[in-house]
Amino acid sequence: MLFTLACLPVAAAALGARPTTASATATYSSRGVVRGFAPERRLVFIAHETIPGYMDAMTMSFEARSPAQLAGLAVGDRVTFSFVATDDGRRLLNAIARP
Ligand SMILES: [Cu+2]
Repeated sequence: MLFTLACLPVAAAALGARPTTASATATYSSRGVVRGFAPERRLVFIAHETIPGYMDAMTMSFEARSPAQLAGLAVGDRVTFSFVATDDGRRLLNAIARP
């Protein structure tokens, strides 16, 4: 499998810097290149740039809110995107577009 399954935060210090809200989710924005899709387009794999306070550059999956959110995207597309990282390890796309 080409894609890395584990995405660890850059450093414990970054975790400590997160606001300690009840939900403890955080929103990030980044840029990258589309590398693939999971069946039925529930996931998109993106080779993303370094995301400050979250992780180094790598290829990983992001979860679409619906398949329509990924409509019109193809492997190789450069994209900008934002997402919510949840406590239980999900990365939910808020927005994704070709700039
Ligand atoms: Cu990653």
